[in-house]
Amino acid sequence: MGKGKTVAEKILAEHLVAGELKEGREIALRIDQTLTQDATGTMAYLEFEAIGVPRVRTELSVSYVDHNLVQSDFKNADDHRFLRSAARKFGLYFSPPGNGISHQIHLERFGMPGKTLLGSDSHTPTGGGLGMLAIGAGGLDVAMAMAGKPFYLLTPKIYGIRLTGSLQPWVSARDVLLEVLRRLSVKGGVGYIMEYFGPGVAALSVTDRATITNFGAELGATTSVFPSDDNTRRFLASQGREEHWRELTADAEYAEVMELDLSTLEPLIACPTSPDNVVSVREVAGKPVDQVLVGSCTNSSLRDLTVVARTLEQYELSRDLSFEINPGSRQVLENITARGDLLTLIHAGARVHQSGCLGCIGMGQAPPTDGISLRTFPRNFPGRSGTTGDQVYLCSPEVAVASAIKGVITDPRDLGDCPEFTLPEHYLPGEERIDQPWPQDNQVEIIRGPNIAPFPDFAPLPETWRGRVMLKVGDNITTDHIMPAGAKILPLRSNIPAISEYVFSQINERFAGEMKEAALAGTQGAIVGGENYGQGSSREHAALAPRYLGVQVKLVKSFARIHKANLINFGIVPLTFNDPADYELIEQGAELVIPGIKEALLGGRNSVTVEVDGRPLEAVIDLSARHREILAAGGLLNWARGN
Ligand code: MIC
Ligand code: SF4
Repeated sequence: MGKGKTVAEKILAEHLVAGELKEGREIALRIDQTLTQDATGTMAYLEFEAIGVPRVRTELSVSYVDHNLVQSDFKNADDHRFLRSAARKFGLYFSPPGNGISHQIHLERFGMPGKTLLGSDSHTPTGGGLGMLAIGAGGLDVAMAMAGKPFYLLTPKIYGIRLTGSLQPWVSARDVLLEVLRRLSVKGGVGYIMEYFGPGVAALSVTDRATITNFGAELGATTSVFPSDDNTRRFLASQGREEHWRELTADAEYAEVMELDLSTLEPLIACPTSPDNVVSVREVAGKPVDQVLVGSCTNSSLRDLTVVARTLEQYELSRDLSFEINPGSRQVLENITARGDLLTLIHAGARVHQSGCLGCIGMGQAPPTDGISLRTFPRNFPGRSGTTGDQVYLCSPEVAVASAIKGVITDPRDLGDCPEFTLPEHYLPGEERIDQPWPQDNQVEIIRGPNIAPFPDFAPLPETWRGRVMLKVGDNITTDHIMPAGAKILPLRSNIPAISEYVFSQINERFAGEMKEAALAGTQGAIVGGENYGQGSSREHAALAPRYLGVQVKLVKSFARIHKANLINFGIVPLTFNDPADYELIEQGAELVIPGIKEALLGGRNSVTVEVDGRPLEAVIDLSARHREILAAGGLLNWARGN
């Protein structure tokens, strides 16, 4: 690499508080902004409270409510009230239910080029579309950042994606990342920041870029980032915030580069059940569709809903499917209303919902048995939609609307001319319902309902660990497998004892019961897994709830970044096989002993012997000195209390 710096390197260097920017070394970064959403936020504010700092110490912190808006009983409504009161007490902006998806609103109202943003949601990299370094993390890491502590991570490698050419009609930003996923897979970005550059960047608007950086979470990347240029300035000006603009471009070479000519892209689609299962739309065209959903933090901006509405001005929707719109934000909804496009959508027969995550996290909108559902969402992991054996395809708004018109999966180029439109120079801001931070007032009480359980306590790591392999799983296990979401389970996010009943329930319904029986017999649990273990969501419940049940060791071929960090935060020791072939030698039910595990961690050793039914195998310890201390203490909160 030359003397200059890439965009990511510039932001990293400006925010470095400890460590050295050398690939793989641990660094500490100053965090300027944080965001939380309700499903991870209740726990994050309980943790913030446990840290004991009276007010947030960031430049700006926002608490959004977007995931669970159903309020089917008191639990969800209590969570919303808790979040509002916590925001008032701790000095945060608060975005109540109905305002829209955290990432979309943050892009519109708060994001700033060159700033760092830490969010308790894996799609926080949406902010990379504005030239921010926006990273997803577990709630506890975000709570620490709100308390003014730095965020620790291993210095990522930078992967340059050189864009040339420009997108053809009916091809859009979604197809760019589908192509990158096709080439690199869901684990191709682990350990990297994906940085976009080259002449093709200028042809992409900020919301196009945000679609790409958002969906880039599915590569397993730490984050993705675009430069901040004239388009960025124009976008901020359209939001009435031009003063937040600064120019930020790369002046260095990239060590690794992918060439991507936008002009050669065609409409693509991810088939069930992984975002990297990508083919061209032509290859699956003609399959009958039961449901088409346009929405989610990936594809529900004003541009996306406008292209759908303008297409529907000319065609009729098929009567054999449900066509639904989940607007990204109140701002998007206000602007499509003012521009007349909402009427077109309603008149065409679309079911227009309130702004939020909705069916993307299985809160309603489940598809029918064996029915094909086309979604402009980022994830199609099995069962996430709420229907077992679901057939969820991921695609652009263009492919979605064309298919909704024809009733079968359709390449939109078959419709003929693509509608042309411009976006407003000044958006209606749609921010009247975002509450400003309250001034400090010690009288403000945090309001807790009966479903908000206190944060559990965990014991420190023993000198020698003994336990049993309670589950053995394969590659690419997602946090949706470990700790499912959806209408039944999401309302329990503030109650660890209750939610822990559902750990791994998709794989083994009896898992929680078996863990409890083992605990009564004094046995701890270990999980054995394959590559990219824990990909997907940032939900720390996928570490916290298993730990609550007594899981304290995970031995896998490789980990996804956020999940590994969450495991450490809650005192679960993440080990990897020294020889991946050893994976085959461990059976579910095997007895494990790890003699001297605590000493191995604290002594800085890079491996440890694991005895599997008495036979030794080597496991790798790939952890920083700080991680080792946290694990020995039994988790980050224990460690922070002792420091
Ligand atoms: C997701 O898309 O999986 C979620 C739901 O937004 C999660 C957060 C959560 O589980 O609360 C994420 O992406 O981090
Ligand atoms: Fe919400 Fe879906 Fe985005 Fe997650 S991926 S933040 S559930 S819209």
